[in-house]
Amino acid sequence: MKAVMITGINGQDGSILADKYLKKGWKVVGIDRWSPTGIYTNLIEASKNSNLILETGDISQEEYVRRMVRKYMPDIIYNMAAISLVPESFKIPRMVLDVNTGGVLNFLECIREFSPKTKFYQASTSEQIGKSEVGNQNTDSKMSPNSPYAISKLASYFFVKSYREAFGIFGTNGMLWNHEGPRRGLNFVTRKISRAAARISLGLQNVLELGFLDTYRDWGLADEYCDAMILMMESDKPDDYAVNTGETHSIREFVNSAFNELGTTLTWEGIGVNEVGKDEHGIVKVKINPEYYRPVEVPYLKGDHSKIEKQLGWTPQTKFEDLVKIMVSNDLTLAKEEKLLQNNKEEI
Ligand code: F7E
Repeated sequence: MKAVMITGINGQDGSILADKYLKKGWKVVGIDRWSPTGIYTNLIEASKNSNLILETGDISQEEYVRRMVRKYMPDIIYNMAAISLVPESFKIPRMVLDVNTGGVLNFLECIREFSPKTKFYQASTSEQIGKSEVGNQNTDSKMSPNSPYAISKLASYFFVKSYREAFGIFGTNGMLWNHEGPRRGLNFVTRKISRAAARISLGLQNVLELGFLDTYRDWGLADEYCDAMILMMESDKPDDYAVNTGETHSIREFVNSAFNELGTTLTWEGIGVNEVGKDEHGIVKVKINPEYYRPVEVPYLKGDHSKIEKQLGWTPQTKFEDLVKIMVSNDLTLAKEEKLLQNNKEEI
């Protein structure tokens, strides 16, 4: 039986990959951090499959990684584990470097030393680009990482390239632009917006507080981006690929679309920290909280996926408006369940 190891398996992408490989009939070895609740929210379905093995550990620990690779000698390793919330990375830069870069090095060393047939996928990111005002960004674009997160990811990107060239290992960087969906963590901006819009529409929350609204992101659907990853690893040759939609939208557009989905048209008033988004009755539904401003921003992301399209036949299918619809509809279902629970509690 073929085996795939997925680090960060309970995350959005890790869990989607797990579902896809279990469906293919592979053994899936998942690594994730220790969870005090023991509940892996994104793996509830996958956990019913006996081909899923869960291991708890920290990929920044060299001995732990060696033990895992020796134990399973996987055909493919997808390294999805990372400290991935950009603003957090400014608070714990050393830990970010240990996990996001040290962890990658630990796996590459194992592959070089004793598991040379194992293919390695590194979750690389558009954040590596940093400040940019031009679109059509891809793996050849100028990289100016401006957060500890982006710096750690760019270092890993070059480690993978270097081990590929120096030692001939199968190491591929999937440089992905923002990709979202119902399993996205609650602190990332799209999910924070879709969830708040849904909860506000049911009276479970009054206001959505956000940071800077005028950065631009190239947002796609995570499920499709996981298909792109699998294509990269099924290919005969390792390489580096840019995965994106080629479209860009501001955070403000995402907010407007999410509220529109639920029948509310927002009107914006004021500037800077005093800006608010009001509904048709003049009630404030969105406001700015400077706590969510970042020390530096990545202002504009708009990618070019022509290489992966040409070489592996991958193209994005889901457009921005459909992505918003998918996320709002999922969060509306969850908010309705929450409301029902709340009503039941009140009745008791
Ligand atoms: O922020 C702005 C924020 O945290 C997007 C990660 O998966 O994609 C993600 O990185 C934008 C930024 O994603 C809030 O300032 C405004 O300009 O959803 P995000 P990100 O930083 O682009 C890349 C590809 C990765 O690799 C990363 O791991 O939205 N923004 N107000 C806000 N952002 C957040 N999180 N929360 C706010 O309240």
